[in-house]
Amino acid sequence: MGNLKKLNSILCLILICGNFVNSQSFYVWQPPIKSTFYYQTSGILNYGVKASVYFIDFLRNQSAVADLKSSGRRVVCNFSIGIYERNIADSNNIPKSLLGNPVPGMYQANFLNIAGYQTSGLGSVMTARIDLAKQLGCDAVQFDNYDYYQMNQITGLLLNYQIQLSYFQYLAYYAHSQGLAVSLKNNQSQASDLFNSVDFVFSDTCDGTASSCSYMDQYVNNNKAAFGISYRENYLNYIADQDWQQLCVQYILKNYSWLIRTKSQDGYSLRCAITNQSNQNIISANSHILGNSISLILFAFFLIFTV
Ligand SMILES: *[C@@H]1O[C@H](CO)[C@@H](O)[C@H](O)[C@H]1NC(C)=O
Ligand SMILES: *[C@@H]1O[C@H](CO)[C@@H](O)[C@H](O)[C@H]1NC(C)=O
Ligand SMILES: *[C@@H]1O[C@H](CO)[C@@H](O)[C@H](O)[C@H]1NC(C)=O
Ligand SMILES: *[C@@H]1O[C@H](CO)[C@@H](O)[C@H](O)[C@H]1NC(C)=O
Ligand SMILES: CC(=O)N[C@H]1CO[C@H](CO)[C@@H](O)[C@@H]1O
Repeated sequence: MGNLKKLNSILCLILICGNFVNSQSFYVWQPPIKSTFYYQTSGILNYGVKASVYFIDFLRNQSAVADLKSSGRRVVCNFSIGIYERNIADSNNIPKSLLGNPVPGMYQANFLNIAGYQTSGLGSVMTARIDLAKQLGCDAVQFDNYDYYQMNQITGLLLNYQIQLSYFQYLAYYAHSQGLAVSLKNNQSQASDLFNSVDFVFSDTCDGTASSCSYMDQYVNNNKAAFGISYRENYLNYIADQDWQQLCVQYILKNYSWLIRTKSQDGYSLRCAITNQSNQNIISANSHILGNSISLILFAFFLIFTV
């Protein structure tokens, strides 16, 4: 496998390819560290953001995958593996006997009993979602809404660390076998055990300072990209605040790809980017979106209006 990896790296240098032989020996796409990305959780998807990687809710907008691919983007197809959502087309395939308590704050959603996924039918619903992701042209899958093993009183289920780990590993292996990369969303407590099962990481919960996301360093140091979002309640006040600049600098120095965004207005984002000739593409790519950038000595931060 070492030789295959070497050959692949050489081919990559020649062809500027994006695919690698990953930790599980499958040939999948791997986003380069510091890739630009975009992520939207509600409303009509904004196609206009100059970002090389899009994370999308692919089951709710399947046509978006081909559209994004046709404009040269890589697409990470995100979906839930640990909750039942009534408004998803295939949710009738999930046996009702697997439903736990309603998910607080979510409409018509219940926690799912992931224990016994191989015999309960749940595993095959999720592998079918992975098959669909492959068929639509997704480059990677991102499993969401599953990290509940420490919340049995809320879920009404009897889950534990090992059940959750094994479920994730099973689906990650399946996705890899289908040529799809796998993203680890949040779930810091299993990030180390899942290192060989995933190709990059994403977080919207390790907020505050870059050091609170330090579990990502193991990934970045091994050329597995780290993506993240920090939320700030009051965006406009926040711009005036020097804190966001310091935060961006920290993420940049760690080679994380980072956005700062308001919680209340999904889509208003600020991308942490370096003003440097090697990053000109990021600068010109973003400037058309708002054309309002603040240059610092070393860094510039760009506002992207995305609503
Ligand atoms: C779904 O994707 C289409 C293009 O494929 C896009 O025009 C539309 O805005 C998207 N819908 C939503 C709700 O994001
Ligand atoms: C991922 O999927 C979950 C469940 O559908 C959703 O709540 C979340 O907003 C999605 N994230 C993205 C980036 O689409
Ligand atoms: C960030 O990436 C550059 C190469 O692009 C590397 O030289 C540097 O050591 C990395 N920094 C960290 C903290 O990993
Ligand atoms: C710009 O990038 C180059 C190579 O990545 C680096 O050597 C240089 O120090 C950077 N300059 C500034 C001003 O950040
Ligand atoms: C241990 C840990 O950090 N768990 C986080 C995993 O991700 C969920 C969201 O999906 C967070 O709520 C947890 O805090």
